[in-house]
Amino acid sequence: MQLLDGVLVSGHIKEQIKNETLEWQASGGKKPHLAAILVGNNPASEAYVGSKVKHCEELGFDSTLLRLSADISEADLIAEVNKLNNDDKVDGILVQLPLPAHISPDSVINAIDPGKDVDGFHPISQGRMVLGQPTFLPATPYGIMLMLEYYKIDTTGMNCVVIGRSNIVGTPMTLLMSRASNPGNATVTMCHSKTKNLKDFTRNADIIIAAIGRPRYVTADMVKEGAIVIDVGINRIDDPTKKSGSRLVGDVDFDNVAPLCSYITPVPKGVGLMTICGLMKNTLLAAKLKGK
Ligand code: L34
Repeated sequence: MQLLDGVLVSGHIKEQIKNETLEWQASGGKKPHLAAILVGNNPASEAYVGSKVKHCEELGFDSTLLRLSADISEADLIAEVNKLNNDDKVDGILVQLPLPAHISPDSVINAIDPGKDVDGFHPISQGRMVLGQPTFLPATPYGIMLMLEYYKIDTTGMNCVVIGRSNIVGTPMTLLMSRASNPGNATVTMCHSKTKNLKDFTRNADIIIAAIGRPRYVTADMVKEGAIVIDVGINRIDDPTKKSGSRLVGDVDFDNVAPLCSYITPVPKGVGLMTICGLMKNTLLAAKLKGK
């Protein structure tokens, strides 16, 4: 079993981004600038956005963090997005999800200038992705593709099972793994909460991508010997042995599944770190596309 190490791969990719950013600046380009909007104070969102801002510093990007109250109206939030759309200094905009229940994430995402949509969530970005045109790929699927590429895992002809059908992970992942590229070229089955006999699918999978959002849902009896397992889940569970009283686990029962696998991603220090790399690559791309 080999661990797909998010610390190692993200470190390597961050070095590449840093160098590319320096080259871009040396040729007269300006520093990439990411603007993040955080609504409310969900602790997980705080941590993820904090990490994104820190990565901007580390990579030599500018960043703006806009903190807004959880009771902001949808119209006021969209007005903030519009200000960033019209701000020439800003290259990339992200609105951290989830949003409070009274705000429609679709309406807010639709308001982002597609040229600044570094999350790749806007209908224009998603449409281009479906058609295989150059675009901003959603950060988590992008990060997973970068990880498979780093380890030179040839997925051609593999049976790939994606569990989850969200717009931000399951659906784009299914598309990317099936398209004519490597990684890619897989025969992909998209499973979800209404799938009957999930195990019949996962047991035949050469690669399983788990994006369910339930702690340790994928158990050893669901996994074929030698499979590759990519765990997208980040779930906090109670753990009285920890000082904080909790710890993170993925959607995969790592301890029991890992011994069966050829490759597996850990949680934490797996896909989460790659998500941030995907976002940073998109931000640099947005800056370059805007021109000097
Ligand atoms: N708009 N909303 C928008 N864009 C995104 O790309 C996200 N996502 C998801 C939630 N909402 C979003 C993220 O940023 C999940 N996510 C994310 C980002 C980073 C990490 C995990 C999820 C991450 O850094 N994980 C680390 C540390 C985890 C910890 O200690 O809390 C890891 O090692 O997995």
